[in-house]
Amino acid sequence: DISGSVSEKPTHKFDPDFTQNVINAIGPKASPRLRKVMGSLIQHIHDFARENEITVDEWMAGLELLNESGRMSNDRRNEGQLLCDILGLESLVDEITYKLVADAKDGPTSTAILGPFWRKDAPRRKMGETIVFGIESGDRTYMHGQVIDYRTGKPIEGAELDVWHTAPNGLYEQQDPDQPDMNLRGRFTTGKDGRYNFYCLRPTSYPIPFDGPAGKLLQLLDRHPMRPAHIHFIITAPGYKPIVTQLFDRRDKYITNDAVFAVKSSLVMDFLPYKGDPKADFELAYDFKLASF
Ligand code: MBD
Ligand code: FE
Repeated sequence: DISGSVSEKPTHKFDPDFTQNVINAIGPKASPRLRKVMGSLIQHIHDFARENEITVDEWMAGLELLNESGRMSNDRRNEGQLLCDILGLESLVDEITYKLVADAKDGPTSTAILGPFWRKDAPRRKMGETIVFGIESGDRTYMHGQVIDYRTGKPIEGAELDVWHTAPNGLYEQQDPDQPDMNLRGRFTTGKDGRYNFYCLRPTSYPIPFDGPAGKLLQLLDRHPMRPAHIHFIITAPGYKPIVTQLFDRRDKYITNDAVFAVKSSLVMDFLPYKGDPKADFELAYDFKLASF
């Protein structure tokens, strides 16, 4: 419970040397980067506690939230990441990382956060195959395009596209015992023409898992847990900087109101009606642009 009233004016004088003493305790063998990052963290976290007059009870309530998120986490659930996501921290570090990677404004495809549901070793599939198994509902979508070098526009051979998205019930395969293992996931490798194509679903908006500390915090903050419909990608290619990203559906109700603040305008897409293919009702065309090292 952190609903107590705020006192009017802090009258207490803190020891002015206290925080610096704690920072100075870092020993000579700590790496320079760790010294800098932890020194800064200690400074900010002390300032935060002083500014907000954090009490022992409030600090304990925060710790309990973190401990509970640790207890809930396993290789199918990353509650700490979810907590960071709803506070915008994963999107912020993604932006910071991307700033260091991207070297032009109209350059490579923008990044978006990885999120907690990527799995390594998704099945390798052949071009033109589907990633949808054992699901009757949902709008079938034909997704296709090219992986190209953003500077030259040339197709990239041997690029790997790793894709994953939720089922119409709003669950990723590892959250849902009714879906086959690795459903709605796949890895595709481009040939000489850099082209890719596969069948997936037009995704739906869905709530991030809210049965744990992240959900509790959302509730306390009077916020919703919804993410706009999205498809995740990791694009890698020899000689190129990897891109972790998501594509979003422009018509989604939550497109301007993502619970984890990941939407970028260049990643908002139009799913178009697709005629003449019995396997799909919608089409999504997108070219991924990579930057060479
Ligand atoms: C998701 O599906 C997701 O993509 C992110 C970033 C966070 C929580 C759930
Ligand atoms: Fe997701």
